[in-house]
Amino acid sequence: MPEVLIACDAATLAAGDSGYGLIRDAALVLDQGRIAWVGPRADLPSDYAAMPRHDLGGRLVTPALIDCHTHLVHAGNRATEFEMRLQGASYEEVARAGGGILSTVRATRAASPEGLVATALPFVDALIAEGVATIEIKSGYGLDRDTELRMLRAARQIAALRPIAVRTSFLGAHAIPPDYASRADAYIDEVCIPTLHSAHAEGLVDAVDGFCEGIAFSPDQIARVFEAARLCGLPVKLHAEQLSNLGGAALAAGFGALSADHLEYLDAAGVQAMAAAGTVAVILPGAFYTLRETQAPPIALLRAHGVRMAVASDMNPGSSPMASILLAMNMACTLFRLTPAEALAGVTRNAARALGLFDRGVIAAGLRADLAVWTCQHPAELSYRIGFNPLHQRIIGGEL
Ligand code: DI6
Ligand code: FE
Repeated sequence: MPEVLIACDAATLAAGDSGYGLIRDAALVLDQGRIAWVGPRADLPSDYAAMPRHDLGGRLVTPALIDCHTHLVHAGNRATEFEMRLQGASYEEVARAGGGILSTVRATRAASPEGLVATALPFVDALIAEGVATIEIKSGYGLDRDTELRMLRAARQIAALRPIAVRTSFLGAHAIPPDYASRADAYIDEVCIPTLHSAHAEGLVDAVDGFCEGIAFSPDQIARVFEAARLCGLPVKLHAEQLSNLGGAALAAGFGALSADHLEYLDAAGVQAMAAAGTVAVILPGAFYTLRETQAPPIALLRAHGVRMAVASDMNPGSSPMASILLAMNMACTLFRLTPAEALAGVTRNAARALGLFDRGVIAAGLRADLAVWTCQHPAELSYRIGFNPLHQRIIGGEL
């Protein structure tokens, strides 16, 4: 039977709406895991008047949050590298010295399947506690066939162990493994693309990602991975313009990418290409903050060109050891001057698009009844406080 929720306000984040889409004194009708109706309580259709009611006690309802960019399946940690960077070493210097991503690769290759899941669950739980109901998880710390598959299976298993939806991205082109040092092209042909095919055959891949950077892969190499993705019928996304500008965002847009992520060094041509392709800009302030980056992504230009912006944690053991989507929202506002309304759209409506999902991220009739209920007066509070979690409850698939 449909159930009626009475909220103080509902931030619907309705499509095409640049603000919160706030409905004061709202009612929501949930039916069979979907939103059946939303609007002012006074307008509740009479058919629903006799349905069971659940009063949310003057609280705010938003779509459940979506963390659309994480590397939360991995082993080990890089606290020592954190110390090195505080002594003055740069992220690139640490990487070139065999640390960085490759140190996590060593730990991840040595981890058991159960170990990978067990290490990831506390990070997943931290996100769930902040109202997250959908997460993306990347591979990319295996860089060999078996470990990449193990990471993706661990990601799928998380969805079976926790009330959370998981979208996987194959990130075989994340770093050049030591056994292929100076042979990046051979790595792409001999390991990355064959592993993509194996993972896809096992149903483990929802999208294909890459790291286009001087310390990782060139645009030509990424293009080869993207061609393989296209032949598999898989959408692509890209870590682009994080540390320098190699034109990765425009390359990704040319492949109709769901998203281009990081983007600190994005230029006007890249912004235009993304706008034309409808590629979402995923803003990752946790990495900007952790690396003490000083060049911010061109937010005003993205906004001016109508490029949708998502915000994510980039939760990973090196450049963004941050398992908090609320902190990512706060940082996006304070460091990059997103408005709190943009930050909320960035972890709901636009995050869904960055994952190619159109059934969530907005409160509207027909969409999944994945909601977050907050002890807040106004949605700006979600971005405003630091280190405080006002979540009251999550509602997943209409389950209170
Ligand atoms: N950029 C990032 O921020 C993460 N991967 C990437 O390509 C960092 C991954 C790490 O440092 O372990
Ligand atoms: Fe990342």
